Amino acid sequence: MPPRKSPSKPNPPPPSKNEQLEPYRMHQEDTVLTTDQGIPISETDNSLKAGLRGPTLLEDFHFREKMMRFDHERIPERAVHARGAGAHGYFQVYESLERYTQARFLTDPSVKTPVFVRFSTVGGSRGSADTVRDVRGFATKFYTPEGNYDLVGNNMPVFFIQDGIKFPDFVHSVKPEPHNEIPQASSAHDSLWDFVSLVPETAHMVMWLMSDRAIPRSFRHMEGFGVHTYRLVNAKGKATLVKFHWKPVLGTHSLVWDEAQKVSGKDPDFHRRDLWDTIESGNFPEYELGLQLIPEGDELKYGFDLLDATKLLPEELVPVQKVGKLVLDRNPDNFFAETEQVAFCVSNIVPGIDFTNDPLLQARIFSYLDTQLTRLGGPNFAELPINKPVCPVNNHQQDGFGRQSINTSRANYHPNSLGGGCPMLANPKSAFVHRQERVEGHKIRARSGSFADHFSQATLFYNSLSKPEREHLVAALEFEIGKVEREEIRERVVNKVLVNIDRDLAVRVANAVGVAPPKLGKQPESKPVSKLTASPALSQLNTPHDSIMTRKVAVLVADGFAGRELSQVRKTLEGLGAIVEVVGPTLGPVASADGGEEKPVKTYLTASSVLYDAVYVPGGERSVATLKKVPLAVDFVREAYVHCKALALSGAATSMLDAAGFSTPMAKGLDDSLGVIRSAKNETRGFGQMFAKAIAAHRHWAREAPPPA
Ligand code: HDD
Repeated sequence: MPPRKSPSKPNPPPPSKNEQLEPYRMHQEDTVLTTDQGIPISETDNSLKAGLRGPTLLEDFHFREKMMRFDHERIPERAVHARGAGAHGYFQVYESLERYTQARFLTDPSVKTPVFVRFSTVGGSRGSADTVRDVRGFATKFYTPEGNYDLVGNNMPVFFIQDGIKFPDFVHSVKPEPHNEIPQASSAHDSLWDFVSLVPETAHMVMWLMSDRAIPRSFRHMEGFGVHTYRLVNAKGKATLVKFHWKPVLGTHSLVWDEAQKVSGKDPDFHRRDLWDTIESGNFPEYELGLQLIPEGDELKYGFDLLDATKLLPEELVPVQKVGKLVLDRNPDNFFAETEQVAFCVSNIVPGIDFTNDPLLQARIFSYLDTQLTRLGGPNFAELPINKPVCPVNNHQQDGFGRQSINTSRANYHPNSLGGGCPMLANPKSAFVHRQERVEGHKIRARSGSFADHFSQATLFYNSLSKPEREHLVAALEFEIGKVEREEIRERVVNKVLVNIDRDLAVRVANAVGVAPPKLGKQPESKPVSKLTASPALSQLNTPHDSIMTRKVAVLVADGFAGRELSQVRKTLEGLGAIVEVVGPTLGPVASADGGEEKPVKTYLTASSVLYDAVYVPGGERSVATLKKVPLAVDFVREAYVHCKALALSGAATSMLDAAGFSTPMAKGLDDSLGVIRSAKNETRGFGQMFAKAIAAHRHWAREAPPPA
C-alpha cells in the first residue's frame, strides 16, 4: 500500500469531555457484586475457612483479590502540590484572538472548550489542611480540538527561584525537615529560612508568601498566574510575548492568619468543601482569562528580564486584557480517578502557543512528564480517562504498564508502507511546529546578568500593599522567623534579605525575633521598577468589594429569638446571593418569640465563626440571655469581631458585643461603625442592606488598629 498524502483538513470536531468520560463511569444501580473477573459473589463478609473456627484457605480467590486490591490502593502522592481539589468546567473566549494566536480554543468564540482545573497547596501532604500559609496551585487542562493544553500556574505571579536546577533544593528546604518530618505544611522552620537567607532571588516570592495571598478565603477568591512569559504565535508565524492571568469574578480575598490556623483544625477541608458545595449549589466559580501582550523584542524593555520568573510585569506598565471566561460547573464523580490521576504537564502545548527560554520554564517542560512515570506507574498515563485528549491520538508509541489501546496495524514505525504510511504526517499549517528562533552562545553554566536584581520588585510589592496588608505581612514574618530556632539564620534573614527590601521592615522583624537590627545607614538595594514605586493592582484593597454572592452568614439563635426579623434579614441576604445558616443550641427546632420556629443546620459545638464570613444575632430578650450564658456562642461574636468580619446585632443582641468584651458606644438608630451593624430596636428598615454592604467589604480592618497608648 503506497504511503498516503497528509490530509489538508483538520480533525473533525471532538466529543465533549463529559461524553468521552461516560463509557468509563461505573453506574452500579441494580447490579450484582462480582470479582474483577465478573464472577458473581454472594458472600463477602467471611473468608473461606477450614471449619468455622479454622484457618483461612489460600484457595479463597475472592478474599485474595479483595485484599490485593486494597493493599495497592495508594499511589505516590505528588512530590509537591500533593493536596488538591479539582473540578470540570469550560473556557470560552470572548472574541477571536487570531491576530495573536492560531490556537483554536482562543480563536472561536462559539466554542466552549472543556477544562479540568486542579487547585492545590504546595508543601503539605495529601491529608494536610487547606488553609495553611502556602502558595496555591491553579492548574488548568484545556481539552482542545488540537490536543491538550495545560496551563500550570499558581496564585502568585512570581516564583522562588530563577533556574529549575534549584527546584529540588528549594523544595527540600520548604518541605518537612528530613530527620523528623516536622513541620507539616508549614514554611515556618529553619531549613526554609536558611535557604531564603542564602538565596536572595527568593526575596520577592517570599514577600508574596508572607502576604495575605498565601491564605486565600477560597479557591474562588484567588487570582491565577501562568508566571512565565510565554509566546502566542498566529497563523502567519508572528509571535507576541504573553503573560497569562486568571481574575476571579468575585474578587481576590483572604483570611486572617489567626482564623486560617483555627480553620485548619475546625475544618481541614475548608477550601475543598467550599469548591464542592458551591458547584453543587449551582454557584459556579468563574474566572476571566487575562493577557498581558508584549511585542517580541521587548524582553528587556522594562528594566528587568521577562525571562526571569522572579519578576512580574506591573499591570500599570502593560494592562491585563480580559479575553475569555472559565466556568467550573461540575464536580468530579470520583476523586481518585479524576483529581488524583490528572497529570498536568507543562509540555502539553498546542499550535499557536509556544515556550520561551525562561530557564525555570525549560526545566518544568522536562519535570512534569518525568514525575508522572513514578506517580502514575508507567508511560501510559495519557490514556487515563481524565488525561485523554478529546481529539484522536495516533502514533507508534506502544506497550508499557497498563496499556489500554489496542493498535491494530502491523506498521508500528515511521515511515512505513505496510500501513499505507499511517498515521500520516500532519500538514505543518495545523501541526505544532516549534517556532524558529536564532540561538547562539557559548555552552555555559551561569546566570544572565539581567537576572541580577533580586530586591526591587520585592520592595515594589511591599510598597503597593495597603496599610493593613503590610501589617499582616510584617506579622507573618515575625511569626515565621520567630519559629526559626537558629539565631544566625534569623539574623541573616534580617540583615541579608529584609534590609534590602525595606529598612523599617527589617528593624521591626529584628526586634520581634531577638536579633540585632541592621546597621544605621544600611539602605535597601532596590530601585524603582521602570519608574514605578508602587503598583496599585497588587493590593487586594483594589479588588472588587461589591458582592455578597456565596458569602456565608451564621445566625445565632436560642429559644425566644426575633423570628420575623430573622426572616426579613435572611430574605435580603439570600436575595443578594449569600448563604444563611442558622446555628442553634442543638439541631432540634428553636422557637421564636413570635410563634414560629427554626431548625438549625449547625450547633455552637459543630460550627465556629471562623467558618463564616459574617455573623448575625437577631434580637429577642430570652434568646440573647441564653446565648450570653453559652461561652461558645459568645466566642462566635468575639472571634468574628477580632477577625474583622461584618457583624449584625439588633435589639437585645446589641449587648452581645459587651459580653464578648468589646464595649463600644453606640449611636441612636442604626449604627454601622467598624462594620458592626447595630440597631437598638429589632430590625429597622435598611438594617439588612447595611449588613450586606458590610459583608461585601469583606473585612473591616480599622478594628485591627492597636488601642491608643
Ligand atoms: Fe511545579 C506540580 C505549579 C515550578 C515541578 N507545579 C505543580 C502543580 C502546580 C505547579 C500547580 C500541581 C499540578 C497538579 O495539580 O497536578 N510549578 C508550578 C509553578 C511553577 C512551578 C506555577 C513556577 C512558575 N515545578 C516548578 C519547577 C519544577 C516543578 C521549577 C521542576 C523543575 N511541579 C513540579 C513537579 C510536579 C509539580 C514535581 C509535582 C506533581 C506534578 O508535577 O505533577 O513535576
